Amino acid sequence: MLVDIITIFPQMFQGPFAESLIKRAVDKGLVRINIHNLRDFTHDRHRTVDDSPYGGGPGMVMKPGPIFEAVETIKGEGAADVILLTPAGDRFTQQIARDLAVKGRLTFICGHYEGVDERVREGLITRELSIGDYVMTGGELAAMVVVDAVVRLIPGVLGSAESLTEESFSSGLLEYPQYTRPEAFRGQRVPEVLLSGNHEEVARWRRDQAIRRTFLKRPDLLEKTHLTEQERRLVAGLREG
Ligand code: JFE
Repeated sequence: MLVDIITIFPQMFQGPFAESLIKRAVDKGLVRINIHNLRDFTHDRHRTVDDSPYGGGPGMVMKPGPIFEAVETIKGEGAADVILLTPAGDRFTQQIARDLAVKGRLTFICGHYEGVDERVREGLITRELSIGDYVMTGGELAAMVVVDAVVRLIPGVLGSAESLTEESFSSGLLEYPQYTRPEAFRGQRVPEVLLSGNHEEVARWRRDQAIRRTFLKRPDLLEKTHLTEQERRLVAGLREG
């Protein structure tokens, strides 16, 4: 996969993308991430990327010229989905991450100030994404979140154990409680069933815990989850308290 990111703060990406799983994916050649400084696509002495809004009002708006030039220059190497990060976008979900993970090429535009000129939306953008209902100062952190969630789904990026965890997320339930050594920590013991060696009982306990947790924290997820008849009775019991 080829990822292009257009930003006025290219240095922001050095930290997260130079560490951890993303770096491993880049080093393995599974993804290439090119960070482009939007100011390199300006032609004036001050490298201007913003201007005041027509019609008046507070703040500044990203000019269309540099963004169009950046996308058109990058495009030389082939077509891509062009994604704008904005609080007004579709809510980014694991399903959208899966959809994006099969694309050969993604271009992200990171806005700033009060947003981008509407003609960028109309002429360049194929998809608008929001990572949640809160307002950040710009699109960079949102782009990092989306790239991180997408890159880990590219075949070969995750180890086989981690890939299984991804499949368990598709079950539509929250994770069951996890424990590791020691068996007793500050007076709190690991649940006996996990020490039993009975794999069937362990699996049943985990599924039960995942359902309870999901019921308590994210009951909305249970609506879309496939449950057995017995599991449905468990949920009905939880509802009655
Ligand atoms: C930009 C800004 C004024 C936004 C109401 C570009 N999920 C998510 N939260 N915040 C963003 C995305 C985001 C993305 C790009 C951005 C915020 N801002 C700030 C300023 C009004 C805004 O929208 C500028």
